[in-house]
Amino acid sequence: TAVSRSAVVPQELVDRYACGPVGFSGSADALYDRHLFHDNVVGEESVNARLQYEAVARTVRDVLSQRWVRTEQTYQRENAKRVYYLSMEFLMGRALGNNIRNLQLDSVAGEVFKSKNIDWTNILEEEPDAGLGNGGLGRLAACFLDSMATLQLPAMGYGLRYEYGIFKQSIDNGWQVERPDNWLRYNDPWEVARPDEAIEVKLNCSFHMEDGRLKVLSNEPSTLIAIPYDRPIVGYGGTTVNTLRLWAAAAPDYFDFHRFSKGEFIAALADSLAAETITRVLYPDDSTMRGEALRFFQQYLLVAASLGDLVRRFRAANDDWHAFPDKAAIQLNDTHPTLSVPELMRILLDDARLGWDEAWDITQRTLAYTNHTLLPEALEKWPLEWFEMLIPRHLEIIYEINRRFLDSVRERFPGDEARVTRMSLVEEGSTRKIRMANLAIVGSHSTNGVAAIHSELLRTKTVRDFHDMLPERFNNKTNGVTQRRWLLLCNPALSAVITDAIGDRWITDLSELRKLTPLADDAEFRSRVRGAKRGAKASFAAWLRTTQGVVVNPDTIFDSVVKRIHEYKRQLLDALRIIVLYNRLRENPDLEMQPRTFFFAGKAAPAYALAKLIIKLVNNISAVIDNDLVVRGRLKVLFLPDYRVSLAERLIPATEVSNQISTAGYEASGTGNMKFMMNGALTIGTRDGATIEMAEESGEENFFLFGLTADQVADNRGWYNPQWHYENEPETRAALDLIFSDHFSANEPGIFEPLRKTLLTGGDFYMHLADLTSYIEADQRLLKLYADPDAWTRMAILNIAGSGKFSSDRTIAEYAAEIWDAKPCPVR
Ligand code: T68
Repeated sequence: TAVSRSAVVPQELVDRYACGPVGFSGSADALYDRHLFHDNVVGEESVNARLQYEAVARTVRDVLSQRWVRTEQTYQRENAKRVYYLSMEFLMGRALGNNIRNLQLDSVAGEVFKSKNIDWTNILEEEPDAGLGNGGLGRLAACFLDSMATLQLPAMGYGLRYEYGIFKQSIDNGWQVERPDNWLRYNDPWEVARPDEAIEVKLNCSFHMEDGRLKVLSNEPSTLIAIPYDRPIVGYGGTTVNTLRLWAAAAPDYFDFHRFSKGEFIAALADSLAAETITRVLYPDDSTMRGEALRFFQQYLLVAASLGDLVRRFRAANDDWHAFPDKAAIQLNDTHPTLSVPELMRILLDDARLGWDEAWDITQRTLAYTNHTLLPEALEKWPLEWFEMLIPRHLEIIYEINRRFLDSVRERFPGDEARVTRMSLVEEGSTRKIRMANLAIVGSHSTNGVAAIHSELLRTKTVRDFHDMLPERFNNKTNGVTQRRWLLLCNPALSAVITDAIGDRWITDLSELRKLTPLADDAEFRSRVRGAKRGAKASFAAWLRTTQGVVVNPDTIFDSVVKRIHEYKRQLLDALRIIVLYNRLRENPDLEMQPRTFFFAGKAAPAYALAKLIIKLVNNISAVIDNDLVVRGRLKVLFLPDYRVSLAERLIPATEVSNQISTAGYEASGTGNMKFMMNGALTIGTRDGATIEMAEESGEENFFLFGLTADQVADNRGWYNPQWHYENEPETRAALDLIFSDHFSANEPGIFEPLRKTLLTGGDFYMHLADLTSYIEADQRLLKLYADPDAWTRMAILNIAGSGKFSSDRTIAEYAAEIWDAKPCPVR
């Protein structure tokens, strides 16, 4: 079976480590040496930080491998109901520090580092971020894995092993430049390849690559091989070690032989190249659906391989197919893995030979779907033609699902053909398409949004027809983040202050943070919290100086907006705020204003020209302010290149002001907002996504909320006129005039002209100008509070105390109880 084979650790080591870290520091030394010198066959003189990192990581993996094996053995023995989290993205970041912490090996590791003279911080820097995701959706999946392992749930993540993760961003003359992220260039010490658990994936066509595009060659059926690579997911405490299984596409070997024998040597290789291309690269677009056939292939590969694997696991332990929903819960992370609906039906109909009704019942009871966006341009629709070419049997099944479903719609709403057209799984038009969200809702027992307001809008607007008909399927699961990475690991100083005050139970029960509430009035505690923040600011400043040669002053207010660059997230609104402040200082150099540093970070989708222009604007504002003798030292703007998990881990603890300023009704939830909150930043933001619930938890009086509500945004749509604000608000007008006068683009006249359309003549769809004035007002309130350090820190503590709800442990407990019916399965 899967498990016994992977255990290559000698019994002697197993015995030593299986019971925990106690008493093995001497042998950890030896293990480390063995990995360092023998794995890479090098001598003392060739040792460098990268090799040290690999050796440390492998040593840690030795320690966890037995627990990893034991975890799977336990699940098998108990025949536990499994949770499968299917996601095209897992934005894992670095593993070493996290694994050591969750295994509670800190002190052992510390001894080894000391005896081996290893510079710990240097070693950590050698690990590339596993950047297999775009943003919130991928990071949420990573936090969920951590929480599921910590809650001892028999859970597994399924994704793709992209050779290239999210691109690396650098800035050249203010513009975003993308470079490939070849994160697997060196051996990855965490992954375990399991080629003998490969899954065959059948396609109804053969294909090749042409100019980076996938081209279908013929309707001759072909086969792909999906090879699993497993990564350990260590739960806090280290007894449960779950698995993230990532699939790599390959060509089957026998194809090669066949063509070799015909002398088609090169052609045989070309085939395998085409096959491997499928999992070569992560699509770097987080919000618009671009109809790329390769992406469709990726989705099918993920679904076919993962279902093939989990059905095989089920069959190994169960004879009766009807038990399937009691043994497996499959969560679809957005519509990306929605082909699971027809694929599971196909397995149950064609392989298990069940009747339609039975198969349909099992499918629905097993699958559940999470929606992450209300943006219409992001809703997935795939050309029907591609189904016909690649997976015609699945299309046939979808047609039958649709036929039966539309019959039930007609029965429920007789004569309402408009409704039938809206709800159909098939969109008619010049190119007919399958609506993946409709398919996911119809084929599952649960559809959830990721924050209360988002779930409400989903029900009442986006898929209202479905809610009318199937209200019991809809529910909310407000997002959360893991406090192990986003507080304990990334902010040791604040963590220590908290633990000193209330003990360490918050590490696995974040609601414990409520106990900090009374301490907001304790001067001593406030000074400790302030000290932790000051320390985090100083270390971030030091890091910026040594790694990028950038100097920031830790005595200024650290104000951040970090997330993907998108019009709806309104980084432009933040830029306008800064220009208004800049204008005030230019007009009145004696104006009292606390010095501030504004951090921006985030990637723009490579094809999203306006998002790239926003990055350019921020960089140009930054340069102009740096060169302005009046303002320099009082305002500083910094665009931090290459935003990623490991950068967030440094910036978030150092931030005092968190900007969450999306147009109300557009940010499904947000999760960065929660990380800032638990690290003691105050939020200035709109009533959108989970920010609304955050303010509820701490009290609105401890938040700086501003701007139109989602209802007002919707109500104003018809008559909103940005021009009015331009004409009637002098500061708004001055800020825009400054941009369009080329003040920030003296050497590149006119480059910001497209913003005129975005903000003025094109109607300002995301209503920047409607909210600018109230943003500035909220900002002024915030500055006033900052001038009183005690009042500020008091509020920061009340925010930390109110952040307990936003642990992914709470979110996962809700999924487990209300969607999956999954129970912990502890590993002894
Ligand atoms: C985000 N969505 C939401 N999408 O924007 C955010 N999309 O509000 C929410 O907190 C988060 O999901 C978690 O629920 C995304 O991050 C993507 O990254 C994405 C990627 C590919 C295709 C579509």
